[in-house]
Amino acid sequence: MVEDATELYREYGDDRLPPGQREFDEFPVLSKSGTPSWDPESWSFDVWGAVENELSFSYQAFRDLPSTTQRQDFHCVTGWSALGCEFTGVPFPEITERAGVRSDAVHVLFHALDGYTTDLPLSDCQRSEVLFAYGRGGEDLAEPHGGPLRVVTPHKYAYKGAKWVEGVEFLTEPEPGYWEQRGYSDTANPWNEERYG
Ligand SMILES: Nc1nc2c(c(=O)[nH]1)N[C@H]1C(S)=C(S)[C@@H](COP(=O)(O)O)O[C@H]1N2
Ligand SMILES: [Mo]
Repeated sequence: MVEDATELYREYGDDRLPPGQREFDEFPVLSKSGTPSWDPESWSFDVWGAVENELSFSYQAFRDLPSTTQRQDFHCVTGWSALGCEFTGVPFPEITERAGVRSDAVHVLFHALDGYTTDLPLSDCQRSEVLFAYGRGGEDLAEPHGGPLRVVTPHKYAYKGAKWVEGVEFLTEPEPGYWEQRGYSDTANPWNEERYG
């Protein structure tokens, strides 16, 4: 079953397309550098920092976690939006439930295979539409789009969703990631046009 998460915009604004965005029919690839390689044998997804239980999942163990398929919109800060993308993956709260996030955890830093990082307040991550996605349109997520595993954040500009994610670090204070260090917004709400910090 495909859940519909495209109504999420109603929490933030009147229009599904955020201000200053253009709808694209195709789904472009946007990466700071190339597509990193990965090895299914040694790949792991790790959870550490301000948690009760540090976790490490093999590729298969991650694929065995409870998952969902959702239709979601995707908004790049450079002005394009891809509407109604169908992603399959593990909701963020599934991970925090298993890790037992400590009460002093306030932010989350996502780490990726290409050295990319991005930071969000924990409260912005604890919702069922924030997915660790391994599928799109019923197929394994293509590597240029972040396969084997990426984050999607339909309520934020898409730079908050790390492609090739390999770990999540729970922080007791904010730590700016790759684009946040380069002047982009910490909060990145598309309906408020929070593009720059
Ligand atoms: N690891 C990693 N994640 C990343 C990026 C990146 O360069 N590296 N680019 C971000 C930006 S700016 C956008 S718009 C989306 C693009 O995702 P796409 O290439 O699947 O369209 O990924 C985000 N996540
Ligand atoms: Mo972007």
